[in-house]
Amino acid sequence: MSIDEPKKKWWKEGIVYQIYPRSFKDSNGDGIGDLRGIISQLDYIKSLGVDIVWLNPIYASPNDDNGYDISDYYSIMPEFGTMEDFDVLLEGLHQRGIKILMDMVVNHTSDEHLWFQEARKSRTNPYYNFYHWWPAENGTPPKRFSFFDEKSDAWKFNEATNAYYLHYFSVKQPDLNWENPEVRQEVYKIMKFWLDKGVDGFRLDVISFISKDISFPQIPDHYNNDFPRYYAEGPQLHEYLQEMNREVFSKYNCMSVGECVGIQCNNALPFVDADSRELDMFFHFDAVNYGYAMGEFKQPGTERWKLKGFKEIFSKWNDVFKEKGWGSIYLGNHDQPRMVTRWGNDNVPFRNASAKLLLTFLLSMRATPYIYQGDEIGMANIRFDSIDDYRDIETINMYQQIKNKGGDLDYFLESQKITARDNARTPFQWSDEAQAGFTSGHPWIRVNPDAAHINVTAQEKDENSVLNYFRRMIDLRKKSPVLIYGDYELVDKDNEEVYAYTRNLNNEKWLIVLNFTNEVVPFFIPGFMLSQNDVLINNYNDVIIKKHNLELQPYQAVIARV
Ligand code: TEU
Ligand code: CA
Repeated sequence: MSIDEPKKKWWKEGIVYQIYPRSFKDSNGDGIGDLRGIISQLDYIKSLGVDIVWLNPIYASPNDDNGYDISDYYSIMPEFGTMEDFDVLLEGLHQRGIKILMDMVVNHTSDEHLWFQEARKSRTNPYYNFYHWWPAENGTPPKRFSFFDEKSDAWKFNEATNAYYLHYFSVKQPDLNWENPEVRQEVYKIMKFWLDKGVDGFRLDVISFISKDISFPQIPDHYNNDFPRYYAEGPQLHEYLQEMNREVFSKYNCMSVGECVGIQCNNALPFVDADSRELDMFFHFDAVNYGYAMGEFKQPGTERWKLKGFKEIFSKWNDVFKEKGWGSIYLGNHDQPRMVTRWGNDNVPFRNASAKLLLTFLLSMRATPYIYQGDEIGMANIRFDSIDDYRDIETINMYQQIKNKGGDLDYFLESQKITARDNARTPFQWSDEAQAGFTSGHPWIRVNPDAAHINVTAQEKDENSVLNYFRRMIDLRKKSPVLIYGDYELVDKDNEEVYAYTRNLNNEKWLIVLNFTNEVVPFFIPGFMLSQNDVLINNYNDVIIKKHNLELQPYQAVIARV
């Protein structure tokens, strides 16, 4: 196959819709979303036109980190339902032609998992080496950063073994020892169990962190305390991914997407080059972290992010996978603030247009698009005022850490209004009824009051709603190979207001023009004559074309054949 003839794959052509079950739909009034709630909305999911559902973790868990701390990989978290419920959900999705990605969290388990319950009993326990330990007789362990620990310390002393165990995340999320082949074989068994049940692949949680240098040296100075980058450059990472592919993925028609915190452009391709036989694609973090000041917690930068920088990031990542491999694209998920708040403009006059603009961007780039539940209706940050409203261990533990240090809690809470993960975890807004139609009970986390006018019911009836625009944009992408496989080329790269690019496949050439500002902006169309008949989709009622110029309205998005 010539290199310019795209290797067609269902996971390159598919559009992924991410469901955070805890906040999607509650069926039994306990205020917690569940599998029966998702089942009740299968026709809604189908109506979106998406092809794949990524389900955040649904396995047994004490929910220290909302399911990312798994205590039994072979059973369903009781709050979410039963394995029978899962089977009904799986069947319901497949009957509608929708595939399902499970969220596989194997860098760590819950400390309530049997393996850790055993491992922490003694150094001679058969499970002791399922985890990473630093024997106390060796003195203080070398600094390792923990994302969720109150002291950001990734080592926790355990009396019975007189040793410290490693936890990159919370103290209740001990890291698995992937250097132990027994661990790897147990993980592959878990994966095959779910693939044999018929799931279609995995989203692999922080998979870039699984390999550790178990001599635990001091982190070399050249990392400049960039812990995630050090964690992502473990010595055996590619060997483990190749083994995982060989022993599991290669035996099924499945897809794998790695959450690859810490991976940069310059070391990215080997993970997804088909010849490597590792992953199909992965999520990078360059975009979602852009514009933040990365101190001890994510905080808005001193100056606003620049569109030029935004364009550079997406363009350079597009180039990584131009000839080989494949990319993913996302702006929101359960760890990120709402994209219309972070990258658009959630003030009333601009909210709808900017939500549609961002969806146009995600669905017109050369990568598999991941759309997070609620972004299809333009849900925005809830901006909690009080720490008591938060449920996320990341925010709660960081608040405690700052409080213990006598730090500026007001500044921290203000920054969380923009960056906190809970902004994306408020209940899905189905209607303007009580609790946004999410639950008949008391929700586990507060509902955004803007549900009164931002909800599915209201938008179903409005052909100009974000929801119905999203459906039209999905339809356009799915019937247009040029948007899936076409080459991407940035246009007018220095333009600080408009992000424009072309997509080109065989003799089809499309121009995508996105006004990322709240102003009316003239855009000179370099080398293209445009007429109204060329316009394929637009998030306003019309497009103003003046000879070689488009007069772009605030947050106007236009796709045209050129
Ligand atoms: O997140 C990994 C990750 O990137 C974290 O550093 C995340 O960005 C963090 O919240 C910083 O804001 C994955 C899951 O997506 C996340 O929900 C889990 O909390 C985490 O791993 C541990 O499993
Ligand atoms: Ca429930």
